[in-house]
Amino acid sequence: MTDKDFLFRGGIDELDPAVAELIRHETARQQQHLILIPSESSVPYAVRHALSSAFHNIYAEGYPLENTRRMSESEILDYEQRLPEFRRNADLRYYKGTEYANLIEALARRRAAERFAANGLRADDLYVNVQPLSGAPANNAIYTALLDVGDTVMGMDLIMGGHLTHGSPANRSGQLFNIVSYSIDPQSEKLDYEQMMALALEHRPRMIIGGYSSYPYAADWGEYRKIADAVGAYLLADVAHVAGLIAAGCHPSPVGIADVVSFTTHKTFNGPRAAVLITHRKALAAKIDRGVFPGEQGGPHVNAIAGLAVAMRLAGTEQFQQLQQQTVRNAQTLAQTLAARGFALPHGGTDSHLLSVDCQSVVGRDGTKLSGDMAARVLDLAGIVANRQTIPGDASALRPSGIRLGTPWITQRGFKETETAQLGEIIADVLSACTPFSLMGRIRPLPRTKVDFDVLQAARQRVRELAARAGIDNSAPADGYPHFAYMPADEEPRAAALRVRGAAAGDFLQVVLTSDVAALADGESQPTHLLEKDGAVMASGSLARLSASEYQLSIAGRIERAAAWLRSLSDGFVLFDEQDAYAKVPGPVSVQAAGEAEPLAMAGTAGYAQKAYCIGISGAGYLAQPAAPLPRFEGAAAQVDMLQETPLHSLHQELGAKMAPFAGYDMPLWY
Ligand code: DSN
Repeated sequence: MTDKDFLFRGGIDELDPAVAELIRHETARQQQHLILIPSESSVPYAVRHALSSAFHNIYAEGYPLENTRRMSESEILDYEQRLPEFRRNADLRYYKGTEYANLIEALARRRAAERFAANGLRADDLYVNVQPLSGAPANNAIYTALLDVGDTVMGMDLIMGGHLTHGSPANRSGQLFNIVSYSIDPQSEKLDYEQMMALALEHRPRMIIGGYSSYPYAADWGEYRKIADAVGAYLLADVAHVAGLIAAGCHPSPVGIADVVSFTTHKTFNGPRAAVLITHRKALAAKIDRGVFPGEQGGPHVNAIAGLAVAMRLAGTEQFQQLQQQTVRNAQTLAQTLAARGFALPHGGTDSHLLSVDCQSVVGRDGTKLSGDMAARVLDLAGIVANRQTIPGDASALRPSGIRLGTPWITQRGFKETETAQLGEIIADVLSACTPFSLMGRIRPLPRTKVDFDVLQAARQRVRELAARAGIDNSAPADGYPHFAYMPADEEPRAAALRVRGAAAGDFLQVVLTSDVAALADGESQPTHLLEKDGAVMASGSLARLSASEYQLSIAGRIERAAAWLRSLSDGFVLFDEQDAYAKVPGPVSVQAAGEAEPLAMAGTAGYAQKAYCIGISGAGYLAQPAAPLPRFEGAAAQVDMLQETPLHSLHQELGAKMAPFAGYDMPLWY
């Protein structure tokens, strides 16, 4: 049959090398970077195996039989009993072919009930739904099940640490319901249950949502319950972030206290991208099931349910418990390290897997404070992955002043306090080496930053070393990561060629090199130098123009440093002029190694053009070069075609500038 069927046999390398390559790159990124996104984790291979299993192929709208909720795992897996039962009684599905889907879903529900039974309740007392596709659909399904449009709902303010689906105006929850947001105590920056009670008594919400995505402390579920009871509200506990901590007994459980508990399974829980709903209230169970299907979604992702069953089993192990305990210790270590380096920690610290860091203590010469966005972008360049985060005091979710750091992933990879403290020092070094500044935007100043090149490169190297020592999962090992090159700490001078490509390559090199790049025609070359920002020579050689968008630098010197410098200049974040953080190099360009090169003998002023600006021009190194004697001054008007053009020249013309010759350039006089 293999020559007649249409099953697309063959591996992904053969059938789709492009996607196979992307997967290899992403795998390598995850191995070589240190990921501190608190809502991410490295999902065990066994879970991923289940995710890509045959369960992926089927529809199973509906639910397993209700009686399986009270069955033990071995009863659920008793095929001799369950399959005849299925054939005789069928199930609550709209599709056939679901006999094993029933068992995997019943197994996942049962394991979830066993893992999360708490506060005096047993697995048999819980009603679990494992079908929500992720956290937002899970929460929306609860709203569908228990609320009417227009009801009042009280959730934590997004800016203070709440979640989009807890009533943000940008989310359906904020549009369908009358949202009352609770905040934190402005002094302690901790949850203020008295304020919450007062707010609840004033607004009498039908539902109160506890739980959050960037507040770093455990909730007091007893306090939440008291407030909900005082106004007869449902209590929803959204513990997506801390589900792993709860399952391991490191955080208090809301199960049996909140009316409904919702959580995703891919954060601290290390499971599939999916979600779980649990209630102990029989009267709510059927409503919640209907809220999920058909209220919110169609067919469940049975493969995700299979992955969830595996994750629920792993969560019952001693290894999982140790992981969660170490995750909290690592977060506390990170918090202590950063606090010791002078960074303010919103809310004061952490007792969970995450913390926020206020970036505003890093201040530029113009008074601009480091923004969360800039901090996250610079850290990413160093190989440390975090997300920008609003912190108390921020006015808008669009302009966060902090970053959020979480330790699930690094702890999975084996980080203990020692490695975590080293990582904290690297983060502090990188953020402290930033020079923030503001550009004028149309509405408000736009915060930007530059960072010291050597600090950034050293950080990349240190991250690489830490990541290389850390564990990786047992999926296909990543070979190479060509898009994230490192500069070795020591390198011997040598000669090599670098290819610089991109629409802005000529303008980029004109700013970056000492020679007059604009004078080159296709096929021509010229001597040139690449300078450090203080004017010292990094590498020297020749530049050939291959086309308007492709140049080859054949240089001798510190080649890896030169490549890293050029790439960093293209990225736009390194400080290349000590006096002027605003200075900008055109770009982006790509910089690739292009093989060997013959070193060019350089003498005297060779390679140094008389130009308005290049990196290092004001440094001692550049000025030490004897300038070629200037031609005798003749007072003739410049010919327009002799003039050089800056990278903004065409824009000035487009905008209708009156142009005039100045210092050898055609420059705008006025608009
Ligand atoms: N986006 C998740 C987080 O990062 O916290 C919450 O859904």
